[in-house]
Amino acid sequence: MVPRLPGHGAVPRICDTATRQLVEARPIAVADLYVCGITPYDATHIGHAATYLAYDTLIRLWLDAGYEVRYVQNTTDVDDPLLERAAATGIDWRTLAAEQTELFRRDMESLGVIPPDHYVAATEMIGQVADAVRRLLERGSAYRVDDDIYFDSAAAAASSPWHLGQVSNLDRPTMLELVAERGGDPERPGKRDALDPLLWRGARDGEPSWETVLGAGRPGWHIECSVIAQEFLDLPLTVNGGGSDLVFPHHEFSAGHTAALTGAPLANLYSHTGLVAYRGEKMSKSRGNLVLVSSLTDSGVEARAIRLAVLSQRYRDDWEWTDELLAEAEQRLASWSAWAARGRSAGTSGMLDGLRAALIHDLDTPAAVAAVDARAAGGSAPAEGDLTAINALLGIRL
Ligand code: 5CA
Ligand code: ZN
Repeated sequence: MVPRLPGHGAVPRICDTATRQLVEARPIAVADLYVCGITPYDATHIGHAATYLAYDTLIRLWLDAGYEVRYVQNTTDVDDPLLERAAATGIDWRTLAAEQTELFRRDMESLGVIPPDHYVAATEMIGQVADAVRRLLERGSAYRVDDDIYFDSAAAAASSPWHLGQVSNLDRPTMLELVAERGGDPERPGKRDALDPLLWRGARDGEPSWETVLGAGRPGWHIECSVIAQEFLDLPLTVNGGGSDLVFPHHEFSAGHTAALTGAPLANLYSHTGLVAYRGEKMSKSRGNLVLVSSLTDSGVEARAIRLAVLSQRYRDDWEWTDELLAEAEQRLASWSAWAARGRSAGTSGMLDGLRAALIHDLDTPAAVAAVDARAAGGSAPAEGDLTAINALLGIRL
């Protein structure tokens, strides 16, 4: 439970990828948040944790500003990389996905991350996705290539409030480079535009598939998030979020699919977190340079120290996980704990205002952490309200 704080904080401002500006993440009535969830293998590395901790901070600020929050996360439990890993290790893909999903949720809980109201697996939404793709075909925003179905970017741009580049602001050569790296198939013969993404993959021997209105097959990637957001939240979302590796093609086309289906934008604000590196490169499953939350906690590292190490970084920066960073966070946690153990005076000091002021400015957790450092280094015992503010806004219980 997130403790309630006296009064209300202001609505946070965060950076919007589409307009490249700092804008108020102001809910219309309820805050509707969709954050792209994991593809369940190699969970949960520090990069995942950093992304979900950034949106955890945003949720805490919305709650503090007096808003109700509706939060949804998908689980990409059927997709090429997951199937490839399952095949390579000889584990059934369903077993791999179930085990890793479970581990991810345990890790999030240990880090004190507020869970989504709904975790929705791609495999739970096959019928809804097939129906959405059928509607895109009917509207002329999709076309078949053999057994597969692609999104027609040009047709969708002509008939909906979306155009290629609306979310990502990228030029075409960069887009072509990124789709090739990130699961697209620009070379596939028969496509109307090399950038058009797959909406539906017809059944292949040895791959999972489902019987649907489209025939047998399985969902593409971007349509999964578009459909889940539409089913579980009110659109436009207050914020659509994820790591910056998802700006293009994933969020560009999730927005495109949604606009083509509903005539409205997916989100009012597109937010992206920086990428965490390890040993000089982006921490990623494909490179295998992973630091897992569960390996750290199994070896006796306190989850609160991991949380503090992440919060001491700016969420939009790319940064590198190091042993020194963790050691520093452990020291910081020890110093905050010693401060808290000095006893409690009643009431508050200026801590709550200081934390609010730092965090509403593009989730400036390093400034918030520095504000606590300054108080912990001073001589006096904390006020009860200081510790409540740290617990509610930074998720660190002292
Ligand atoms: N299932 C898709 C999203 S629909 C996916 O990207 N899964 S993932 O497991 O690869 O990543 C889960 C989340 O963590 C995504 O929001 C992704 O952008 C983010 N992420 C992945 N690697 C890093 C990293 N090194 N640093 C920060 N965030 C990362
Ligand atoms: Zn997604």
